[in-house]
Amino acid sequence: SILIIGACGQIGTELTMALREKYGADSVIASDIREGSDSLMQSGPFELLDATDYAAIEDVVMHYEIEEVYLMAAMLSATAEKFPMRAWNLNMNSLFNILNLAKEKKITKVFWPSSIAVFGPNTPKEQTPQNTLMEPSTVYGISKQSGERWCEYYFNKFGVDVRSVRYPGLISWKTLPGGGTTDYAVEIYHKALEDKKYTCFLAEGTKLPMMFMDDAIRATISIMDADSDTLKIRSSYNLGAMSFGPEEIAASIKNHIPDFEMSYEPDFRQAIADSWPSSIDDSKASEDWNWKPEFDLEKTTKEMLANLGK
Ligand code: VAH
Repeated sequence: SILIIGACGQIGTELTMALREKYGADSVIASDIREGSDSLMQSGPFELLDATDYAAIEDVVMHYEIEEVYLMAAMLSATAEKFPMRAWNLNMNSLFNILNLAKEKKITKVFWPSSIAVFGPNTPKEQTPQNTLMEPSTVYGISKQSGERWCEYYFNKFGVDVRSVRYPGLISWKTLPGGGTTDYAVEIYHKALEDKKYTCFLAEGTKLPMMFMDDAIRATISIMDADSDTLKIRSSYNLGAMSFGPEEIAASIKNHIPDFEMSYEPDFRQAIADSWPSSIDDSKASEDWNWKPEFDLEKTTKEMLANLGK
């Protein structure tokens, strides 16, 4: 069976649905620190689970005969700046718990998400390479960079089959994101439909690597399905789809809601966004496991407005 830790989060919710579709609901155990949406809770087995509690995770793994774990629980970039030590504790100890379960052969395969947040202010901003200077300036980015080092270490030292991608900002409609700097790209669609206006917390021209959730879920399943030998990178793969600033989403929305109005009031999250790349070179993911994105900004806007507008 498969265990998803952090199943109620922005990625976890959709990942759980996709994996239940693929493997059958009863083979996919969802877990989180709190209950999730009705559709998630009614779609298959659920366990309340603290990702930092090794013994509790071990109990669930033994009880359900779990073979694979997707560790989707983390404190994201904006919230992590407010609670650095809680973020470090959650983001790192949850990873150590899963890597150690794999080292003890209690599970056989791990997915762990990294992020473009591993890059810092002096990383090349355009077409950021897979291997480059990485001096993250956020707590979240430091935890993801450190997590990547540990994943590679456990693969090399103990043969742990852990796989990872550096997600860009993710846009989705099924679940609201929690505490990210790229959350503006989700909020804007909700506000466009509710109020026909949005005050953006990032400045015009803040170009960031972004991706529609359907692409992110497909990439996650694809790297987990890949033959182990083809994965040359065991820290985390760059993953890209599109890059744009808030003004480009606003223009794309105006094609559908002509009187939509956008205004800008940058807050503390601007400094976080400014430390990240503008676009990502994900050629290694394409070479090693045939990654190819399908959603551009126009398709994303259509999907978001159609589904939120129902
Ligand atoms: C965040 N959505 O904003 C996450 C992600 C690249 C952004 O890591 O913190």
